[in-house]
Parts: sequence; C-alpha cells; structure tokens
Amino acid sequence: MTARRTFLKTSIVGATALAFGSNASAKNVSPAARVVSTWDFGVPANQAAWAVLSAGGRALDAVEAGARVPEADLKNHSVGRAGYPDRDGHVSLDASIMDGDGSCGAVAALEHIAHPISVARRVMERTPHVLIVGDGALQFAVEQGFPREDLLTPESEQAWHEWLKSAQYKPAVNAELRSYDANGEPPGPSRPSMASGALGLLPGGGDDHDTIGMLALDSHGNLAGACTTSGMAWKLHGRVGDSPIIGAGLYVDNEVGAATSTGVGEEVIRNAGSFLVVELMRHGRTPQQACQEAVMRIVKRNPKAAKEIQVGFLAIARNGDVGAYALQKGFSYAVCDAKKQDALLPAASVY
Ligand code: SD4
Repeated sequence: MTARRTFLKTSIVGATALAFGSNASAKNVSPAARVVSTWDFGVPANQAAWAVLSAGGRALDAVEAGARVPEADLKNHSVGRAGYPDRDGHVSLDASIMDGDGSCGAVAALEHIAHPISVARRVMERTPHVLIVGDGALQFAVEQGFPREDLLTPESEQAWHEWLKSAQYKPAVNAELRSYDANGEPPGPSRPSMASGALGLLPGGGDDHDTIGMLALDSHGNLAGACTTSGMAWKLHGRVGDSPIIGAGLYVDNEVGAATSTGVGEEVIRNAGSFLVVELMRHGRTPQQACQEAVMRIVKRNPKAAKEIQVGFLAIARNGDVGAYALQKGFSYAVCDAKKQDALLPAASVY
C-alpha cells in the first residue's frame, strides 16, 4: 500500500511538472496543486482555496475555504446567504463535501445556516452519517454552534415577489451568469459571449439556478471536492437537487479523479452524473472525454429536455488534467494553479 501511494504521488508530481514547466517550482509549492470551480464566481472562490493549497495545505481544507466565498457573497443569488428562495419564500440550501479516500458528508434542504458546506463537513467528520436533511440538519448545525440566521435578503425577497406574479417554474439556461460576474459587475455588453444572446437564453427565463462545484488536488496528491447551492430558485419546498447527492453533484476518488456538476439537478441525479464521469475516467477517458460522454448520456436519455436546459460537468484527473463539457454554450469554469490564479475558460457544449 505504501509503495503504491509513493508510486501514485511520484507519477502525479512527475506528470504535472511536465505539463507546467519550470514556472511551477517558483514558490515552494508542488506543481501538482490545482483547484477548479464552476462558473465565473469560481475565480474568487479558487483564490481562497489557493491560499490553502499554496501553503501546502489539504485539498479538503481548500475546497471548504473556497466554497465559503460564494456562500457569503450577497451578489450571488444562487449559493448560501442571499440565495433565491423556493416557491414559498424559504432559502433552502444543499451542500456536499468529499475527500479522496471516500469520506463524505452532506446536508439538504437546510435553512437559516449561512455556510452549509461547513455543516456538511461536520456531518462527515462528527457523525456516522453521510446526509442529513431539513429540520434535522438545522438542529444538527445549531448544536454544532453554527449561528441561526435569516438568509433571505431584501433583494432576493423582491425577486421572489416578482416571480410570484407569474409563478412559472421554468429553469433558465446559464442563470448563473446573469446574477454575478468575477469582477463583481453584473454581466452585460462587456461580456457578450458569456452574458447575452450568444448563450441562447431559452424562453421562460428567470434566475432560477446556480451552484459552485469545486475540485482540488493538493501538493500531497490528494483530491477533494465541494458543492454548494441554493438550488433551483422557486423550486417546490423540500425539493433536493443533485448537489448534496454523492455521486450526482459530486464524486471524488483519489485513485482516479473527481467530478462535479451544475445545472438542472434532476437530469444529473437520473444519470448518477459525477460518479459516471469518474467511472469513465477510471476506464481510461480523459476528464474532457468523460464530461462529454456524461453530457451525451443526458441527451440520449432525454433528448427533448436536453435542448432546453443546462447541465455542465467539470472534472479533474489525479494527474491534474482538467475537462469540462455542457449541454448549452455559456458554461464557464475557473482554473487556479501555481502558474495562473484567475483563469476563466468557456466549456465546450453540445448545442
Ligand atoms: C440543483 N444543480 O439544485 C443545482 C442547481 C445548479 O446551476 O447547479 N444550478 O439542481
């Protein structure tokens, strides 16, 4: 086992050093360390994770620190505080965290707690369970010392009242890009390829979904992932998406790689999406090929829905290679490593 671990570590460092060239050794950081996140708001989140990774810290600590950034961000209406509520006005949060050794924890339909990712970590580390939901999750969080707060901001409440006028639940494609951009500016003409017609926003729009999925590889060769969201805005009270479901919104295996998802969670759950991506990598696909194949599985199973919704996968292999693929144009992902801490890339897509 020890020999195998040493081999894995050596091959990760070796492979990544080749990819990164000499720049990566500028600081006293292993060239293997890297963190990737979904959407524009992944850029500042990655930087918080990088503070941990660049100091030689653990991937698990990095993803928790990173995921807490959008959870606390009042401009982000899709994760944590200020998230858009459900149909009945409740801000209901889902989150999961997973370490490369298979340890994991999650909370679903959690209300009144600003940092569900940290509650998920407590579930992982302090209980014999994997997933705690609803009132039980709130009770556990309060017992663990998390403050109980009102998470519905006046802005989110106003958006809910606007939505109530039509009360139509139709998830919009790439709603994430309309509620936030990496510089803290609302998306607009300066980012035409990411923000407007080029995305092909579909009828029935509204800012109804968003999530940060974050995957990190640390300098010890360990992987970890975190996924946190307020889920689909205007959802039915009690609805749970893919984000807190291990194997759907997040999956991590040190032997292979890690994957996370964003978009309409029902389609991801149906296909055990993140687990599928990791299993495809286990069978030899690159992260890019695996993400594409998992997206095509959604198309194959539900071709009509696939044209009208967004789902994106993001994956990292244990050698640090990254891939991403989505149903629709407009899914962006942020990559941060020793070479560059604020890269934001567009994912390839089916349509
Ligand atoms: C969910 N997958 O609750 C989440 C929402 C999301 O981009 O990712 N939106 O289904």
